[in-house]
Amino acid sequence: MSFCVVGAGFSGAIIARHLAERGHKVTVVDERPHIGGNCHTERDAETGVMIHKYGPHIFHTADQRAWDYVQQFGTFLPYVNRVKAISQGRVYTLPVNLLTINQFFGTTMGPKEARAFIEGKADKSITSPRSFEEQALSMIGPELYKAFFYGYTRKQWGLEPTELPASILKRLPLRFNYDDNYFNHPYQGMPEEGYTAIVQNILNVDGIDLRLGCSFESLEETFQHVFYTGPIDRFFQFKLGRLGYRTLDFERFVDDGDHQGTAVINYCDEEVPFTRISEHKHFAPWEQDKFSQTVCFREYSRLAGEDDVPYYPIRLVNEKQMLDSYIELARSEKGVSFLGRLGTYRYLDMDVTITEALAACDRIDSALQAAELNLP
Ligand code: UPG
Repeated sequence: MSFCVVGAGFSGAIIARHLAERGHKVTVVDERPHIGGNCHTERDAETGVMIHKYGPHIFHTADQRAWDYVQQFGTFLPYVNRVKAISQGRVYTLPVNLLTINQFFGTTMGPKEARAFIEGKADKSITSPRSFEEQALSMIGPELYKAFFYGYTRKQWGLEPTELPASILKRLPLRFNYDDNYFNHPYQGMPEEGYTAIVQNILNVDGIDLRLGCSFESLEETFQHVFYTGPIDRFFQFKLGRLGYRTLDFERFVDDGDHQGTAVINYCDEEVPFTRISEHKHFAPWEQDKFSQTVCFREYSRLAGEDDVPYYPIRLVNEKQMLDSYIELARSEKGVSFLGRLGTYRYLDMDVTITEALAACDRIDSALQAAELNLP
């Protein structure tokens, strides 16, 4: 059978490999000149440092299957994401942990004392927080919220935290110990040769015809089934309107040696126009001493225009309604499956993308066995 996979990020590559391994011909198209989607990594021409072209990606997961899967295609070396944050001229550690609390309030509390202290600050009248702000006030109280989240979130989303869903903040842990690992997941690491090499190895199987710099719209042939990982609204020529995204601008600069001493520093004050600076050699600690120079990126967030790279789905009420209508259209579209971050308009971490793509492969097997292409 002939299949088309639109998009050569993790979702597309996993589906394409799965089909090709079962003897099918698969055309993979991506309009960018590279594979890997927004996880794409490449060597910086000036410094030699491996850079994450579309911003930092740290692999972390609790899903054994996703972890086992990616490791078949390259070596992942140990990496723990430890984020620093600057607020009002001082440096702290994130996510909010015992060191953050003690440094911020000038105290030396232990875990139990700190928990009681923060509970005393939290707004108990908010029993089921709906907005980002309600979530923050009920979790950490007003001081930490203002210092670390209010300004940063306004810069990141261009909206008042009262207008944003609580789920955005629920991504982050709050700890009453000195654990400053940004993630709670048991598996965490960085690919030794970068993400693009992993995706390359996934795609490296007979039966895949990879076409880069090629848009789906420009294809003339027809396929028995299309797996579409591009933006869902684009598939339908935006006929119900455009779904909102935030995009990122990166301001690159080079320095000698070590610029900031760590991979990511968040700038939480609203007066600072960027959200964070990432210094990419620190994402690969095993090779960071090889480079005499260092390359950093200041990250600015803004509303995505028509030609911008879409990053964060906004998913406010009007976008959710539009999305529901697009999902209705997608369900009635025969011969096409919509997958991944853009195909489903959800902010997915890499591991969730992989978990979902592997689950889609299981459904593909069942559908192929039933010899009916009513694919998910
Ligand atoms: N937030 C703040 N201040 C901070 C950090 C986060 O207000 O200093 C808010 C902000 O609204 C953000 C939300 O909390 O959107 C969730 O935080 P986080 O999950 O860290 O934000 P993302 O920007 O979505 O995450 C980026 C990467 C993600 C990576 C994470 C840590 O997209 O893949 O794991 O940064 O490096």
